Amino acid sequence: MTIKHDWTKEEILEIYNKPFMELLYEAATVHRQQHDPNTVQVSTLLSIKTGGCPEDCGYCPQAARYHTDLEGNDLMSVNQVKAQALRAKATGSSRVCMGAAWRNVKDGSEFDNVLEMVRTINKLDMEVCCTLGMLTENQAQRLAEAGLYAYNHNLDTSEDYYKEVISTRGFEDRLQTINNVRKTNVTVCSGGIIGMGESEADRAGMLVALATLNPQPESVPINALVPVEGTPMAEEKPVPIWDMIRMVATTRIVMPETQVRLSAGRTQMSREGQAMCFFAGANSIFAGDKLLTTPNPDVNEDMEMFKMLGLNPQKAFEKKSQPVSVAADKSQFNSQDEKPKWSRPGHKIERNLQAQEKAKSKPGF
Ligand code: SAM
Ligand code: DTB
Ligand code: SF4
Repeated sequence: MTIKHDWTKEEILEIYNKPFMELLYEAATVHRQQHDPNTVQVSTLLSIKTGGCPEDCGYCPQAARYHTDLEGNDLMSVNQVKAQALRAKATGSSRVCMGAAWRNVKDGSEFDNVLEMVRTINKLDMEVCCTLGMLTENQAQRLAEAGLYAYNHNLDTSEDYYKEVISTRGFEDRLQTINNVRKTNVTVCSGGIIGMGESEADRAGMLVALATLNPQPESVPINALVPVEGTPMAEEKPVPIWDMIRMVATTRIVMPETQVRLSAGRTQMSREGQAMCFFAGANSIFAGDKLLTTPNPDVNEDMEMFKMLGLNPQKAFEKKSQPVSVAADKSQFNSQDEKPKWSRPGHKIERNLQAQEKAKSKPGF
């Protein structure tokens, strides 16, 4: 399909603010054309180096300057990582994302160990992702050679709001790291957080920055802020579930082929709320009772939710080995063309849509 890369903030805001049912319907339609709506990837986060970070990201419990209850840890060993990855695989995860509380990657023995962790997880036939802070092009290349599948580096928010959240590195630095990753065959994972006091225009601004990248990121995590005591954002109000659904739906519409990840903040969401996020196009969750440092639903509860919704965990590398058009819900299509059945001439829904269009063109509609 042709991907639109010239999105404007106004266009995205208009989508975000559509009547709720229309937004959901549109997002679900795009989702079905590009993805299997009954498959959701289960990923596991591993905090391989926790706390003591020199940065000042206002949301983050791992920043050394904030006084949180967090217990820090030095870099884990390769064996510890392997054991945890095997456990994650056994509970249905097809992707492991290793996070380090670093400002940037430094060449040396710790980076060599991370490269060995990447090789080890790769051999387990799982997608391996890292989020280690800023990267040079050479470091991105070394990660690629070790078999890294994805690199996560979030824009977090709009360029305008960014300075209210972080002062120790700029929005441009983030784009530079994403660009360095893009020069390799590692896929790009970049998204952000809602609920940090930003406006809807900032949410749209963040999506503009992501959707106008060419190519668009293969993966976009949408996090709801997990407010942590001791951080400057401890008192932020919980994100209404409606905002999360709208954000997921808008992300799906503007980045149709991307894996949209319903990320942090799920402990505050009902199953019904999460189901609407899946309907609106989210096709990944992080499983396990801890994200990097904050709580997350228990994996058994998530599997119960999957069972109730008839969702299947996605296999590793499924997106890579299958063209997106093949992953579409076959029951929506006939064998001759790729259009959903309902959009073919004469179908009841198509007739209704045409009638609506006609009515709209009449004065006074
Ligand atoms: N240090 C690296 C970096 O900043 O890129 C990697 C780890 S960092 C914790 C990864 C991402 O987690 C951040 O970019 C942010 O989007 C998300 N995050 C951190 N704390 C969060 C919180 N309290 N609530 C929601 N998301 C959070
Ligand atoms: C992302 O966007 N969210 C994940 C993953 N990428 C690395 C991290 C969420 C962290 C939430 C706060 C914590 O647990 O420390
Ligand atoms: Fe450090 Fe990353 Fe947390 Fe920012 S988000 S303080 S860079 S660990």
